[in-house]
Amino acid sequence: MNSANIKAVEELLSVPQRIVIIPHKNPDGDAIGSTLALWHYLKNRGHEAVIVSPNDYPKFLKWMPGNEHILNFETKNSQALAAMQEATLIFTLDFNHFGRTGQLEPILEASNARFIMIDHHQAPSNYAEVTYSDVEMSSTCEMVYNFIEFLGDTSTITPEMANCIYTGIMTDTGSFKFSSTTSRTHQVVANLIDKGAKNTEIHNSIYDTNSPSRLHLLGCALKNMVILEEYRTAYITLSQEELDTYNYKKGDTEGFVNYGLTLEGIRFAVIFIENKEEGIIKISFRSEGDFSVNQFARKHFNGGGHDNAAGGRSDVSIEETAKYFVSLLEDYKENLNA
Ligand SMILES: [Mn+2]
Repeated sequence: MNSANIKAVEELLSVPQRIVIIPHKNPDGDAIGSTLALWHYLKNRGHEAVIVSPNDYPKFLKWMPGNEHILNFETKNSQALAAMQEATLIFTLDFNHFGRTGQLEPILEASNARFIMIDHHQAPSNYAEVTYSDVEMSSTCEMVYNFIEFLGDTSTITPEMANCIYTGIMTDTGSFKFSSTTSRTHQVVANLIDKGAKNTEIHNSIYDTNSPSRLHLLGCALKNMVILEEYRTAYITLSQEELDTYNYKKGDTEGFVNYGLTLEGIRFAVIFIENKEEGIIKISFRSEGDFSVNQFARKHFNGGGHDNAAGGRSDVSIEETAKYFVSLLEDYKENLNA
């Protein structure tokens, strides 16, 4: 944030506000970690604050301190709606256009509240009075740490906040291995451990909570993997029938896409997941190196995200989607083999 932004935030927070904090739809570890950490911080500063999540999220994120106070818009609708309508200040975290909040979009559009955005995705839209946007950042959680530091308040970071911030940095960096992980990221993480983040427990809570059915679903996904060596690409398909066979629960396919990248020489990994209820194929893209999956997803699959991690969707069948995907690769052959 520049000094004008910091001053604007200080002014906004110098009087008691009714604050709502919003993560994106289908929130991940970074979205839940950052909203909870900010929620603790703002409450401790004497503001009224609530978190409204557009929908539910995986169980492995629900141990985080303060989680029980998050209002799921789908199940606590009237309470969440009232909070949003009465809000004087709205923080939007880990996304940068209202469309990422699903059914909250019209409510945000109509709101008279003032907005602060904290986010690390590309191409932010222009709805906030303070836009703290930085695509170089590992995670929104690292930015929340910076936000608190800009306000001179790192001494007020509690163990609860430290655990939440650590979680989002860990999940968004693939446990500190993605190229977005900087020495600064490690410095922040070191400070968080000093402030009470239980790094080993966090790792276990997030990654060592498999159910047998999830591991069987992973087995199915890996069996389905198609490897296209000439394009240095690997892709996985999972049909609704397969998901049903293995008793799929929200979050079960999290991380499956990354297995493609663990193959030697593979740079581009994709997973296509059928969702019969929404009538779409949900797609996740991952890459290593310079190949921008953000651009690829934007151009061909109604999506976007980061250079090395992006999402998209398709409205045709899973077979047709995969076929179309493969047909695109010839044009990127040079790029993928660079
Ligand atoms: Mn993020």
